[in-house]
Amino acid sequence: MPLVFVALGANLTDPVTQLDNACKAIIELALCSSNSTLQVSPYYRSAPMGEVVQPDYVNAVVGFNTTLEPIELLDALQKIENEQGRVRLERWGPRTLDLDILLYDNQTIDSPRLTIPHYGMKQRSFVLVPLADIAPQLLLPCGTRLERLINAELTAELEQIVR
Ligand code: ROI
Repeated sequence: MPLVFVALGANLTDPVTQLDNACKAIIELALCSSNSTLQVSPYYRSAPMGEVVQPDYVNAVVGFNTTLEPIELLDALQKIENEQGRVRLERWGPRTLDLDILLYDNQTIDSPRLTIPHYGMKQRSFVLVPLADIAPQLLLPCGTRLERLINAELTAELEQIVR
């Protein structure tokens, strides 16, 4: 069964609860495709990337097996975003919940709705660090070992949330 990794981010309306609820919803999604388990990284607080002035984010990454095709998975994740009250006021602006497919097995997908691997993942500490927490040995579709992208500078950009 395909193994997927999804990035979670939120910076409005109690972000930690948004991530908790998203994990619960994803467990249902993951469970409906047999009894696979959800791996959840630690949650991290991170300064907003981009020019828009907005609250800090809470970010995490989850990994799970799914029988859903990539587009079906995208639809299911967008449904969760919408059910958790997502409103996107501006591009690169704040959001109640963002769920991005990072990786879908070793596939590379470039379609109008979906780009996998996620286009910005290799530049984002708030994606790379939690991904490495749950999948330290990961080999990216481009052939790069994830661990080679992680360094002390990246890790220092994040503050792990003690829960
Ligand atoms: N910045 C951080 N720190 N975390 C995010 O999840 C995030 N998401 C975004 C933009 C606006 C790029 N900045 C972010 O979409």
